[in-house]
Amino acid sequence: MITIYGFGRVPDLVVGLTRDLRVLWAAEELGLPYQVHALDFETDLRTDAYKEKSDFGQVPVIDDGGFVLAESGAILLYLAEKAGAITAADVRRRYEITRWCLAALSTLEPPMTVLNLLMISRSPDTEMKTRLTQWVEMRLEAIDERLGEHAYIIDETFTVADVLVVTMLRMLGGLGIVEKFANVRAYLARCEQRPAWQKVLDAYEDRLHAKRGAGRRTIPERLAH
Ligand SMILES: N[C@@H](CCC(=O)N[C@@H](CS)C(=O)NCC(=O)O)C(=O)O
Repeated sequence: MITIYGFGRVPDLVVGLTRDLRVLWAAEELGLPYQVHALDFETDLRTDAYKEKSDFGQVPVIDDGGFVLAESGAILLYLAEKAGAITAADVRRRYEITRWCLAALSTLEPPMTVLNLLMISRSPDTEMKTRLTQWVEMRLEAIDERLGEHAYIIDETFTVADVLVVTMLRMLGGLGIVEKFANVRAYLARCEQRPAWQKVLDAYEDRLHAKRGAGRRTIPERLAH
């Protein structure tokens, strides 16, 4: 049984946007049994015991029979390989998936995360928001083209790379950025409708004692409260 260290409490603004959801969703899609060790964002990440598991004191972390692994990208690749969805024998596929995980984490995530932070913190820095929006849109244009040809980011099969791309797109929901790209919009809806995602998000909302739907709010809906 894999233990997933995820959140049991986070600030209301980020409910449904935390990175433990990546691991929970991947484990669910891959059919791997897991249990959740729920942590409080405010108090549990800075303890010595938790620092033993995560050098940076961050979520997510997994413990698979004593093998402790941090970093959502590494965890997703590990889980996919463990479940047999990535095989060493199929080297090209293995690196296609790795490539899109790295692209999501290194090319998409930085501008998207900073833009999300500027938005949810109601930053007055409009110049930075405009520049980041342009940067993100350049990337989304390229992804939109791909998604015009394929149902998922690599081909017609959902992979852990989609888990990363989708959880990043969700950070910008309702800002009118993702919404500009018809194929990306349809892809996001298609992935969010997957039963594994719905199951994980429901359980997450329950664990965090959040209202049903709290994790599904757009950024403007979060800010309206
Ligand atoms: N690169 C890490 C980032 C993890 C991360 O930023 N986690 C956030 C929660 S979504 C966290 O633990 N924040 C608390 C902190 O950074 O101190 C990953 O992808 O796993």
